Amino acid sequence: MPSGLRPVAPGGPLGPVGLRHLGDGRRALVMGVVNVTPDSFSDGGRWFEPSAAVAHGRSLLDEGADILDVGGESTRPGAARVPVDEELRRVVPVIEALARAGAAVSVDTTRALVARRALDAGAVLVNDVSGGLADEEMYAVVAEAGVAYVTMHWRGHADVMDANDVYGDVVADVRRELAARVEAMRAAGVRDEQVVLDPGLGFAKAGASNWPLLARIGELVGDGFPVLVGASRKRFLGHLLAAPDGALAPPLDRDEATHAISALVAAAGAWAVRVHDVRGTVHAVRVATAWHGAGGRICTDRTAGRDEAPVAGGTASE
Ligand code: PMM
Repeated sequence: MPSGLRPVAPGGPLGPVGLRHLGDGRRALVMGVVNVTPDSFSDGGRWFEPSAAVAHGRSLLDEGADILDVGGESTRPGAARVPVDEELRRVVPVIEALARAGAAVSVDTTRALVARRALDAGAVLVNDVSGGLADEEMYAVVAEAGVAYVTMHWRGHADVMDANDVYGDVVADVRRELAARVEAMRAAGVRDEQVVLDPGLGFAKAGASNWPLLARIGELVGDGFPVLVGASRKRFLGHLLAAPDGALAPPLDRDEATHAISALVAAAGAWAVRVHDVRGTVHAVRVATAWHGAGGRICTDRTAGRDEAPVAGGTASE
């Protein structure tokens, strides 16, 4: 990985500490999203009541989710921050109930205090979209707890992130910035085997920047840490599937495209995919496992021998 960082005791394909018992060790894990928010772009408020969120989590487990990711703050582009008390009020009871039901629960938060309380309530993984940049106490909490920690590539909160979609080589830049996070985590006492890396699709990546990160996900996987990919229902898929008049495909119409991405990144060695539609994703990653098991590799240049490369969904402009 950039700047000579290689994991000393990596989670590798088996995954990070504390979660290696999940799955069969051969397929990518499926992390089901439980947003306890009134305003997420993808499922806008459907599971805002705690009882509805818990019931939704249980149904995702029935559909085959390996991990449930519970979040109380929307990261939709432009969203305002939620006060910490409100975030706690939303997530803690839901985490408690789902952990009690036997689920491996992850908390989606950028706040150290929320992470701490979520771990006390039974969460086994901290999913921090800011990679520790939003709260300087986060690494201390994670180091002390010794749990798995998703470090996502991030360049600022939802109100500013679209303005930060400026890259040279987006894959090299993201890998370098994640390597800096790894270095900072090590300095704070977080062990390599706790770390999961995430390229942060949609975060400071409004449109075209997402595709190289997917196409070259193998480079991030090759850095030696387990990789989580969160493409589900994101805006760049709305662009890809836009109507002829340019209207974005609505979030609920982006699941099949999400399944395709899940299959591709699973075949490329991702440790887990974070999705809203668990049922179809479980099928997609099973396809990837079978295909990979039969010797399939993602390396074909489908444009070889053609005069012109096909245009991928007309997304280059955003
Ligand atoms: N995306 C969202 C929220 N949390 N966590 C990780 N690790 N990776 C992501 O890509 C990610 C995330 C935004 O999607 P949502 O509003 O549908 O939950």
